[in-house]
Amino acid sequence: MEKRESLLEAYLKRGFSRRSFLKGCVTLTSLMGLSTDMLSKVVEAAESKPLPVVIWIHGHECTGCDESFIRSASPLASDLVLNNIALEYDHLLSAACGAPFEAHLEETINKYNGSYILCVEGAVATKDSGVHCMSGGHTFLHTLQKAAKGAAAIIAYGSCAAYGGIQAAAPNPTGSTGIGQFVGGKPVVNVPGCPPIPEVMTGVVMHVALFGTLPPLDGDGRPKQFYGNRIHDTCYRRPFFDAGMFAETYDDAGSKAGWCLYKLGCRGPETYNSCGNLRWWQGMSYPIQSGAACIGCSNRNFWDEAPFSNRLPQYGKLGDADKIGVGLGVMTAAGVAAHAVASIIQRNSRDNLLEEEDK
Ligand code: FSX
Ligand code: SF4
Ligand code: F3S
Repeated sequence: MEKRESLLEAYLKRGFSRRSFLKGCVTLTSLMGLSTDMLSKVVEAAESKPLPVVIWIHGHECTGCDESFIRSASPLASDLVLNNIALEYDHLLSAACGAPFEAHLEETINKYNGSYILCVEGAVATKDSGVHCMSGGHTFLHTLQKAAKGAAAIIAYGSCAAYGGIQAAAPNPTGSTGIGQFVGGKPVVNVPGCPPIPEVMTGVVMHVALFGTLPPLDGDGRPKQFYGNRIHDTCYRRPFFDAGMFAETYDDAGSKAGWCLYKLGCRGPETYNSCGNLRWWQGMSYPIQSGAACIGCSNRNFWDEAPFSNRLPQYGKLGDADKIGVGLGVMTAAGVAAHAVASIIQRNSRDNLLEEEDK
């Protein structure tokens, strides 16, 4: 096998200085959720490890995951794809197509057998032997199984690849499901979200590439550093939740004033993701910041089990809010009592404010 260049060599070859390389390593260290103590280890690995060969395949999806990915700002998606990894095959980002492109996939699988990272977007359509999702003359099911066999690690990018997502929503006419059971027992890192945050994917890819291990995962195969908190825990509207100040419709005064979206169906209290911390477009915004309730898009079966479009949480009484908090283990009994009193006071002021607005 030919010698492949390291990240440092790739930087130098493209005319960047060692200083830029070190800056890149600092960014990668923070992206991987590692403390600065690990910087020297990251630099060491980036100097010596060959760039990881990546095969990136797409199944049953809307392509929103890639739309999100190509907007990665730090590092730029173009930097990741062109400088940080050796992306050999990607259904969407490659300029090549047709028979030679498919032959290149075959060649890459054979040449780098056992050492490449397989990134997968989209669910697997299983009904009727998988014919509902075809690419390059094969079912996606076939391509996935084949590519998974020689992969060192597999990353399921997006809720569809991880859990089936929207493609698996009832009545699921294509028999779509997540990729986990079709990869021959290989370890899978789940990076759910519909779409996921691009920088999370970059962090996971680079962790596998530089350390040759998977990042620490939770019980659902998700990287802990990115899925350890609920949206609710980092939400800038949280003080309004705690104060019992809720928007009732998307155009009332509370909504305009940035109050909590819980009564509009926000799934932030039950959804684990980093949207509130990382956001999109260089930290510019995320659904809640743009005025939309979180629909829990990174949760398993979010479409069927939490249909945001037709089942808003019952929030008629103040007690319900507290029950939710208790159920999620975020409030102590004393806290609930204090919260209830504070909420009633705040709620009255909110109602007064809304009345004022309506006059
Ligand atoms: Fe699914 Fe992704 Fe949602 Fe779309 O690849 S997670 S439908 S944003 O495109 O798969
Ligand atoms: Fe934010 Fe939603 Fe929690 Fe309200 S319920 S604080 S909008 S995450
Ligand atoms: Fe999805 Fe909720 Fe984040 S809808 S993008 S998990 S804020």
